[in-house]
Amino acid sequence: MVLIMVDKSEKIWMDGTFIDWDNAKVHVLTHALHYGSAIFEGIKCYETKNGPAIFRLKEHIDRLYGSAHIFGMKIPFSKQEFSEAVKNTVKVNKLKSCYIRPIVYLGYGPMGLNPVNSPVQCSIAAWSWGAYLGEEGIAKGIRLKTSSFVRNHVNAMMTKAKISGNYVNSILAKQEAVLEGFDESMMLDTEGYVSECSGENLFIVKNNVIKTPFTLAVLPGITRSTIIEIAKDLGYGIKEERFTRDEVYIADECFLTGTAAELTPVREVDNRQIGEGKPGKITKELQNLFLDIVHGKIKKYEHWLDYVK
Ligand code: PPE
Repeated sequence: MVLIMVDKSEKIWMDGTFIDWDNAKVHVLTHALHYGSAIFEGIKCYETKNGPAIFRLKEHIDRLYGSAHIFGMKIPFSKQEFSEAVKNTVKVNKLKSCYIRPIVYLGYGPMGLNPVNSPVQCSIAAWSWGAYLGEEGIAKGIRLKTSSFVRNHVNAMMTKAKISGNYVNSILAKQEAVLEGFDESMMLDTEGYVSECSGENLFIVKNNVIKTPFTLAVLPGITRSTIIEIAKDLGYGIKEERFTRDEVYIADECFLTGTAAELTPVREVDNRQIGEGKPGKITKELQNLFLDIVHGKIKKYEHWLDYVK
C-alpha cells in the first residue's frame, strides 16, 4: 500500500500571514471539520532551469474561485492576491518543487448547517510529496477496481467544484479498493457509465484514438485538459464521450491524470489485463511529453508555467 506522508516545510500561509508549520492550527468547532464546508485546490510546482515554476496557476486559481462561487462562499482576497500568496508560500519555504494545497473553509463561529454567518478563512500549505500512486505505479502501471460506491450524482454534490465534503465519496471508494489489494478505484456514475477515479480523471486508448468521459459527473481536471490539448497537438484523435467499464477492459491502453498523480498508467482493471499489461506506447509518449512540459523543457508550452522568482 502506498502511503504518501507529508514532508514538513517551514511556514503555512493563514489568512494573510505566514505561521510556523507546527502552529498552523484551527479550533475543534471549525465548521468545515464538522460538515466538509470547504473548497480546495491541489497545485504543483516543478523544478526548471529558471527556478521553481508553478504549473497552470491561473487555471487552478480560476477553479478555486469557481468552487467558492458554486458553494456560495466569498473568498476575502482577490485572485491576484491569492496567486501571489501561492507563489510566496513556495518562496518562503525555499522549495524547489512541491505540492501546494490552498483551502478556503468556514471557520469557528456559529454551529449548525446555516453557513450564512460563518467566517470564511483561508490557508495555503506547500510540501514535497512523493509519487501519489507510487513510483512503481508511474513506471509499471497500477491496478484498478470498479467501486461499489457510485460517483456523486450531479444534483447531490456539485461536481464542478472541489468541495471538501464531495471527497467522502472518494474516500469510501479508495478505502474499498486498497483494502482489497488494488491501487485505486474506478467509479461509475449514477447511470452506470465510467466517470473518474477517487482523485484522478481516466483515459483509454483504442486503435490509436484516445477517449475520456465528458465532464458530467467528473471534476474538470486541469491535467485532463492539458493531456487533451497536447494529444491533439501530437495529431491524435481524441473523443470526450460516455463509455462503459467493459470498454475499459478491452482498451489497448488506460491511464489516469491528476495534479498529484500526474500521468499514471493502468495495467489492470477488475483483474483483467489492459493491453499488454504494461504502460502503452501512447501513454508513455504523453507521460514523457507532460514531464518535459512541467519541467519547462518545451518552449511551446512555457506559457503554462509561472516562475517563482
Ligand atoms: N478528479 C478528482 C476527483 C480529483 O480529486 C482530481 C484531483 C482530479 C480529478 C484531477 O484534477 P486535476 O488535478 O485538476 O488534474 N485530485 C487532487 C487531490 C488529491 C488528493 O489526494 O488530495 C490532486 O491531484 O491534487
